[in-house]
Amino acid sequence: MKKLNSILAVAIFSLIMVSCGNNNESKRSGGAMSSNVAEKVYVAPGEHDEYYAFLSGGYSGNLTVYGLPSGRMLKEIPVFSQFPTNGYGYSEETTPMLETSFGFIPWGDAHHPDISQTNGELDGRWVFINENNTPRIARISLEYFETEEIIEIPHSAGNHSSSFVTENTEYVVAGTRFSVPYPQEDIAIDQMKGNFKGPLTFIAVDENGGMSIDFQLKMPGFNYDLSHPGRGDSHGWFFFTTYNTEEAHTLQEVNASQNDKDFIAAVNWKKIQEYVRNGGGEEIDANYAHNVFNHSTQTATTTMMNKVLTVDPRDVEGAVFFMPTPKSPHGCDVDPSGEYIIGNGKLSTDLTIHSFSKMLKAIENKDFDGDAYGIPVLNFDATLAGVVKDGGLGPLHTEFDDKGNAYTTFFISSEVVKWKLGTWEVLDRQPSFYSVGHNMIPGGNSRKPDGKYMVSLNKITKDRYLPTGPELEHSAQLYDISGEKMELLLDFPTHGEPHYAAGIHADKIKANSKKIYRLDENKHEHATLNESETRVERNGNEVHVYMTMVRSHFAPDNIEGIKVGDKVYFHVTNLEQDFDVPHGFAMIGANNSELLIMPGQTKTTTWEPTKVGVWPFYCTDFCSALHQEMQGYIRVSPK
Ligand code: CUK
Ligand code: CUA
Repeated sequence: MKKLNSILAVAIFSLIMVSCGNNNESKRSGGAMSSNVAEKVYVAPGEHDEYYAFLSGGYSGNLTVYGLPSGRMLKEIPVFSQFPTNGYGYSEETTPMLETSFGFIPWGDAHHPDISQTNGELDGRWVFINENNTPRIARISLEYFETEEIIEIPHSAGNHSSSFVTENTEYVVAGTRFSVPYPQEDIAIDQMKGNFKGPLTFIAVDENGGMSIDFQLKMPGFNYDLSHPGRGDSHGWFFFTTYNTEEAHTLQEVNASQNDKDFIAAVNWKKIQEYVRNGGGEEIDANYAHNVFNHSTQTATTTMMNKVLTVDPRDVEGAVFFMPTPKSPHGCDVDPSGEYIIGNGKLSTDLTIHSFSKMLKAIENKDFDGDAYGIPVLNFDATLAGVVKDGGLGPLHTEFDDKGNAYTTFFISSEVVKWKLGTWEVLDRQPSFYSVGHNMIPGGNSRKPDGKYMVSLNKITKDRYLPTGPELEHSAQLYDISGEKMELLLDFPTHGEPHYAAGIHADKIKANSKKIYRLDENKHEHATLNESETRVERNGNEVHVYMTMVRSHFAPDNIEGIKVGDKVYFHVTNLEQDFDVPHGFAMIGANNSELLIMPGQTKTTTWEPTKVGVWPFYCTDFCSALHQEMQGYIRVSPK
């Protein structure tokens, strides 16, 4: 406890030092910059970046796409939050994407994107990303750069250790940062210890990307923070950090730091898969939404699910073990070979590296140090591969290059430290501005990292950019890591909080990228594929307007016969088939958003007129020299 207090004291002191900011110019730039730094990040007008970087949007609920090395933001992809820019989460077609067992949720907290893999290499098909608050996982298509699927995680709370994928994208996982009654029930909070659980969920991914919950592991009620799959020899295992093994339900900042060591949970998912294939596990009630967007009908559907298969880890011999890991570990990272599992004790100065092969031996030899709720705890020394000493203060996350080096972020001492796998010696350190959380190296989560650039995703911005009032965007920094020393190249602001990011060489995505929705493939239920088929249909007080748009008019553009109290559905089809000619549609006084409709696409919005009159609508996207003429009127008569 004494040691912990002193670490905390140092930590707090350092944080204050960082927080004071500093106006010293040379310090702010991160030391001397070499003369060709500008060249290294310069992407000439009209040229393309070499890498895509997908940054989590944190509390924006979305995913942002950046080009590297320029740091230019290319797109924001709406995932868990409504997005008025294009009508996601407002249009009739997309609102089902935000349905949950709690009802329609217009917001989410996105943390960790991860790119799909084949044979341990990034394949550029999909990005998965977790939602922490109302536990969900989304899958985003890298053909369309659109969210295709969202699955809710039942019996879970704080889905933080997610959404990392196995090396053939067999599974994407979800964890539980807040232990909860399993299943939920009305129980006194101080009865937490021993009664709450921390379910880990394994979601199977099929060859088309379709997600389905395969099983849920009913783990002890610790906080499951981060995870990483094994790769190479350790493929078939998944590793999760835990903290609060004290199971404190109050004042966790003190009470969850009593134990000198928490655990990394090692889960042999292949064993559990076999167990459930042979009829193991118990089906229990579960209530969760599964939302799928179909590109052909251009419409999302929600299916409410009601069962989940739950597995007690004690029932599967040799499937789950705990590896003691010091000082409330946060990040849990596996090196490209799959041999080393790195636990970053966030209240520590050291990193603990476990060896996968030693772990297997320890299991074989039953080299146990007791158990936790019936799960064997391996002897600390039996799995220990090495320690990186005095790396810095407050280690959080580690990424890897292709030369056997690791790069660990230190939140409290605000730096990235490069060290050697196997010798554990520190090779270099560079400050980050300020207080880095995750870092990202393209492919750093795979067997084949691309060791050219590293991005640090910083928690605090302070003085890095022109002042923008009290609320600032977060900051990211790009480092050249191709040489012996890391070199800071660029700062760029991010949108929302970029907890984590995934990067990939642009060639792996570019060729498959879709340019338009083809009109002859449009199977939308309310599509109007020809201007001659446009019409207005009434059904009681529901009115359906089948509308088309093409440069530069709507059809129909004068609509009469609408009454106060009607509910008007505008089903609008963009007849264009030229790349990048969207049109928008917005109705005066509508209480939802505009629609941004891409060529070949159909979208629907509703309007419930409350006032008599003649009301205009118009195209919201500047589409031609006659864009201003692209408008229409609706006459609304008394009820
Ligand atoms: S993180 Cu989610 S609290 Cu270290 Cu992965 Cu930022
Ligand atoms: Cu169509 Cu502006």
